[in-house]
Amino acid sequence: MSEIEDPAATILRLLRTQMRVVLDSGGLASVDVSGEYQNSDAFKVSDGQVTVALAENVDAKLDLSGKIRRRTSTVRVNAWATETLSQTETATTIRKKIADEVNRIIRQYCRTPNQTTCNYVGLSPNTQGSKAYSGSTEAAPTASGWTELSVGDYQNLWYSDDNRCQVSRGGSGEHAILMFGFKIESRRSTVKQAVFAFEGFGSAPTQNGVAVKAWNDVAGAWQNTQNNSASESDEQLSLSLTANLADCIDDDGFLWFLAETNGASDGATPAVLTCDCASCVVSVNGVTYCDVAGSRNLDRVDLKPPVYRTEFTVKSWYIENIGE
Ligand SMILES: [Ca+2]
Ligand SMILES: [Ca+2]
Repeated sequence: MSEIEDPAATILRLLRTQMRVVLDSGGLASVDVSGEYQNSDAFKVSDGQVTVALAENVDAKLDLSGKIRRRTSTVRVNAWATETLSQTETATTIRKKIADEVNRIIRQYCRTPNQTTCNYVGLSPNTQGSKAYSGSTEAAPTASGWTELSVGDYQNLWYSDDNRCQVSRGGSGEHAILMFGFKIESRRSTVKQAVFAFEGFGSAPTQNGVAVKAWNDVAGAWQNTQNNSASESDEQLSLSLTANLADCIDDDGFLWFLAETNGASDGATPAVLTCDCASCVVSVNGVTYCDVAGSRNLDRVDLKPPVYRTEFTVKSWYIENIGE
């Protein structure tokens, strides 16, 4: 039986991956989202802070036998801001913007707090997180034959916007291949589903279309092949993993997928793979509903500088069927 993720960890990841606080200047504010208690160091390097902590769990049976149960967890989410020299807006404005954003995220993702979309938005070869490479043979992710994509090609993968990344291989028998590594932030034993999505197309003299595969790290093989025949315009191709999913997450927490041309180059005409966007939706075994139950301001204007804080009470739950 797989492990259930701590509700505070699920809510924390949701807030961290979705938080977009826009400053009056049009830029994005830096907001530190952590499980820690408020710390003054975070204020030195960011515009504001969000902390997430579990307050209480309540277990209730939903049927007379007690086999179907609902675990309701109360999570305290705090938005913090203080005046700093580098700020262009007042701390109360920043606090209000962060609090509005917490409300928006919890409402928008109330039915899917346990799902995280891993993609390439904002990433480049120098950043931590998900990675993308090109190659010409189905080598293991750790093999030396992969070349990391350029800054421009990472940007082409950011969005489904018809700006596309292209790989071409002209050697006889070579396929054009892209390899995608998504960094999973949850514990391996809590992950229950991963759905990879590739948007693009592929052509080759022998056969058109695209194939996608997932790396099984335990078996040491590319598996679960899905393919289509898209050769000239974008088509979405997806691959869903549930069974043995933990075997596909390597020791560094990466899930690896590849997309390749169905056919190979004949030495005269190249195999060409074109990709507009690639992403992976990861679901964990954890809370499947969340809602803001209330909030209050807990400002400390007696401190110098004052610390402005809004505390949210977030209710979340998980429904469990404990058997026959
Ligand atoms: Ca497109
Ligand atoms: Ca694109």
